[in-house]
Amino acid sequence: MSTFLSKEFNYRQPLASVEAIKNALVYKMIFMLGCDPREARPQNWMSAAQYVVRDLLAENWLQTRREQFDEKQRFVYYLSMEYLMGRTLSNALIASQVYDLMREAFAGLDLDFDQIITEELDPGLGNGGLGRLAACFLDSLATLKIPAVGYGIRYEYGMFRQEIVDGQQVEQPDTWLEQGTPWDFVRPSKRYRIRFGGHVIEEGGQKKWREAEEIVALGYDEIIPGYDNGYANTLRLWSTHASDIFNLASFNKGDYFAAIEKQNSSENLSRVLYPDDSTAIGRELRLKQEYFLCSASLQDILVRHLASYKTLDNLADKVAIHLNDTHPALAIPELLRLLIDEHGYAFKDAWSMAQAIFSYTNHTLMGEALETWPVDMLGYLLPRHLNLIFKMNKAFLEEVRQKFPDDEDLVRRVSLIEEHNGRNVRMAWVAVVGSHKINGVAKIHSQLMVQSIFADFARIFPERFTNVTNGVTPRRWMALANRGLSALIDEKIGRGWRKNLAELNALMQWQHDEAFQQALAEIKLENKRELAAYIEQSLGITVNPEALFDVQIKRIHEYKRQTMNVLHIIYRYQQILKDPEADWQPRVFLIAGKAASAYHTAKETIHLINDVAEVINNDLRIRDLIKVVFLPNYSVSLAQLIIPAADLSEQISLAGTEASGTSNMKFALNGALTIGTLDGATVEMREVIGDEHLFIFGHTVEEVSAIREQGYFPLDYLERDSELREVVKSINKGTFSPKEPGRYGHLIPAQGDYYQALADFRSYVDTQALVDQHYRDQSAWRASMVANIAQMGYFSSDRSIRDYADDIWHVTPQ
Ligand code: 26V
Repeated sequence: MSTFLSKEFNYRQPLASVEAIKNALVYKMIFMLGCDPREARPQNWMSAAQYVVRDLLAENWLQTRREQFDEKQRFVYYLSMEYLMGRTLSNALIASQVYDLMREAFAGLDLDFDQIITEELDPGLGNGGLGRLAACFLDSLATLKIPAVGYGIRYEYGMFRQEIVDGQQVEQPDTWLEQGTPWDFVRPSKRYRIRFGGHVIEEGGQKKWREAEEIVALGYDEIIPGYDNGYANTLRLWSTHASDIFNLASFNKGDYFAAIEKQNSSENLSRVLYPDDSTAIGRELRLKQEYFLCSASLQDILVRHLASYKTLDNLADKVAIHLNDTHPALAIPELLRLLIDEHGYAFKDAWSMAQAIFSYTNHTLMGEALETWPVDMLGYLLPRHLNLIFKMNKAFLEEVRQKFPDDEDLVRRVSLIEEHNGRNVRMAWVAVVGSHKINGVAKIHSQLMVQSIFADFARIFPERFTNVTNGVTPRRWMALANRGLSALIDEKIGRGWRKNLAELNALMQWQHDEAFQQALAEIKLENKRELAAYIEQSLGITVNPEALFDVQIKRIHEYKRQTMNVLHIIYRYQQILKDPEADWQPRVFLIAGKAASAYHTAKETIHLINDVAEVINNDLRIRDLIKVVFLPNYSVSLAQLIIPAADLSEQISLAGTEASGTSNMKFALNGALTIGTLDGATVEMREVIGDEHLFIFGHTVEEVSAIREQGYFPLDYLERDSELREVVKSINKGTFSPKEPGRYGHLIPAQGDYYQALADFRSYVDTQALVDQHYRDQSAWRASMVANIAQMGYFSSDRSIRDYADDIWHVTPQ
């Protein structure tokens, strides 16, 4: 077999040439995959490339870890139930600067690298924005050389794969591990016991937890490379394993079958991601998953710390633990338990250490998504933790009574235990009380947070609340996703923007330069052609790349108002039919996103979008002036294809409901203009981009609440606006569902139109007309594209991470 390899090949030679990479690929093909290169399929080549680039990262990774420990650096531990990492191969290639060489090497083997790369699967270990943010943050932490470990769960089944059957969402399991993944290193020595149930006893004045059930968490490590800096952090994902490895005695007793049976039930824990980011249902399995993450990670953190310092006394000096939403908030009582029960600290000392160590990010103000757990459930699953939560509550409420005497109503409101609908533990309260800093994810969200859900806590602990506006990594969302635009930018201002996105600002000097505008437009058109080809090939729908691409991609949720988008599409359809000869701007409406499997209204919305697409796309009178495409199975990799091809970015949530949004930033960075409400980070984008380069419409937060206070009557808006009436009527009478005319009878206005789509409709469609007008003046539009791209520097996740490092974690980027 070695005849495939050139004579001088040495498997440890640096991969500094195309020839060296070709050899390395063939070497991996033979010796790692056991495949004959002459018979290899694209999938095999992709695997070979994975192993080649993994070798490039592994030594840096080990080296980084050695330095972090030797120099006794302060660590950031990021706890998140979700990570949406996207494909790894291409990112690893650009991080280690061999992307182009690899591409050439494949060309030399007569293979199309762009095709090969799509063979890699995209692990969906998250629901949406929160999980993708965690992935961008890991990228920035490594790029800024901040010692960090991300902790999460290695779900066997990630987010479901979405299929569309007869216009409706069907969920299919995502069996991502079946293909095998070369990226994770199993760590048999990173194994911790996770206990559940039983009861707490007192022995010699000490509390002891006598559990009823025990399982084992086993760690799998992934390399998180920094960009072009020889640095790499770790993502450690926990998987459940049978506990009997610690309990061989039960095997010896001969109860083999019972032991194996137990293994089956314990392995359920990391089986599947909860595919729902809209409601916090108090399910036992979810609680167990959350505790599993917290306990394994906290035990690991203490083991690592003790290995360096032999004491926990300086834990708060050396460790910052960040909670990505409340999902890992049980880490707070878990730390208390470990410090008190296993290391002999007094409650008072452990409690102040915890408050110095933890910080927490809130990602939503939506009441339904705020987690609470029934006291009874916590009591029988985690009796010692419930006990400690009561102690935290007592200490905290004493402090409140001292600061605010005679305000028992305040005490009732801020108590960690909610006393109606039974007794529940409010996890957001636990997270606030146990953290020294709490942040929202965009200015407007952080302001609303301290005026609404945390208003009482902002009075009690004003110094704890802060804002860190979200950001996105320019490595994935520009360098990888938009190679054409990256090359143009490199040519103009050099390559430094990848690490310092603010450098993009220099592009402003070409805002009105015709040649630059032209180059930009050609790149956009090429990206649109690629997306059009994907749509043609996967859905058989032909779209015109010259049309305006109008895009809304995100989870399907009432507050995000996908239905308002549909109302505008139908409105446009009806207007074209009324005046077919007018000078209409052709548009392609692209929508993608998953609906939580139990979220009925969201699923109906998907059905409606597909029904509307079916009717409009097949109406010959429309002459392709409108195409509507619902792209199934939205994911990180699909986002990388869609975003660079967008002309218009739809950010149309009701003001005050979208905490930040992060695709809004990705779109603008890739030269799409935004149509949006004053919500989330769009507000800050407008401040830097300038009002004339994006399209703001709709009611403000203040107007929304005024309307609510006066009593919102959606029917009034229907009565006042005959065109809106016509749109809603067509849906309700079955124009788009002729076989079942009553299908959408109740969808619009849904249950009183809580998210005020009808109230914002007129302003939305009027603003859409301004979009068409602006697009018609291509040189003005292109100048706006430049204004968007050039001014996105602030929205790099590197900036977000610097803010966290300074204000919250107190670590210094190197
Ligand atoms: C919520 C829940 C509720 C309990 C059950 C499981 C579960 C899983 C995930 C979530 C996440 C909801 C919060 C979320 O994803 N927020 C989004 O965070 C983005 C990053 O900060 C932000 O850009 C989006 O505006 C915000 O909706």
